[in-house]
Amino acid sequence: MSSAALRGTVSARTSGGKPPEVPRFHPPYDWDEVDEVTRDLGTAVLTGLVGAELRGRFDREIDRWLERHPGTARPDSGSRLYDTFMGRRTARLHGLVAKAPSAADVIAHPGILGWARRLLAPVSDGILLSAAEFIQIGPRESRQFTHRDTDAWWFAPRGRDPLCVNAMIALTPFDERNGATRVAPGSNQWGDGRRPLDSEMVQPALEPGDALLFRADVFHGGGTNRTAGEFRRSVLLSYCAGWLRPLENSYLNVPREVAAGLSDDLAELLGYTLYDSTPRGGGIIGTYEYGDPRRVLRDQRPARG
Ligand SMILES: O=C(O)CCC(=O)C(=O)O
Ligand SMILES: [Fe+2]
Repeated sequence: MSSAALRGTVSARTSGGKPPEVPRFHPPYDWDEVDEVTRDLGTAVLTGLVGAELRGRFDREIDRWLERHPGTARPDSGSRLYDTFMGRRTARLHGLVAKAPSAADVIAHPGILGWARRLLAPVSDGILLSAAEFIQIGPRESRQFTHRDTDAWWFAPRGRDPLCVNAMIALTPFDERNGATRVAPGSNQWGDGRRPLDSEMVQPALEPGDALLFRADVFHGGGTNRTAGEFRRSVLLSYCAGWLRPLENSYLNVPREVAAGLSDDLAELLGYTLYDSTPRGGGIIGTYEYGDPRRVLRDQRPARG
């Protein structure tokens, strides 16, 4: 851990057992330090990461989609437990690039993507979008069950390097009244069986455009929205090792003709790529008819705007 983060950790521990603060980085970011802190402490805030123009475009496109599809952004998994986890007063959307064209620019944001690639590089030389999720926590929503996203891959080992990393981007202010994300810094390093006490969770305040970066094996969860009328709006980006099965099924959530109109980078993130370990003497996964799945997109006409 960097000396700055370590100092923060040590001083917080010696002043009454409080959890370490989540370090905040301001532009221009010191990426070496961001990488080290997010790998070791598991989390950091980057202020001013996503600009107002992109946020505005994305917000407008999502608003339009929600207006045209009333009542659809609610959990409907068939599992009561999972639907409660998703939140009954929370609007959620997957398949974002098919719903809001500017989601492509959010998902492929060079700062976020570069960070994800570097953090995942020790375990994988290719990465996938695990999920891109619009999450709007509505008034009077209760707090989400505290969890590790990596528990979806129940049998996967946890180690020094993450298998999946998240960037929670605020589209409205986040604070402890309206459901800001709660995180347990350092919990990526905890042994199995240890769960965070309330006193070990922190809830960093965010301004629109700020991002809370956290490893998917850090304990976290959406906070309680105690307000009567405030919506906490966000987009949560999640990237995983190229050989891991993503949370979101982008092959189904993003129609093929839309995928065909995306940049190569984005199509690869959505899974139109091979994961090739043959240079190491390994094998290949992700084949389409024994070949590169990008072939399937070449035959598609690009989607019209
Ligand atoms: O909305 C949030 O703050 C966190 C959401 C989350 O962790 C999840 O849905 O897995
Ligand atoms: Fe989560």
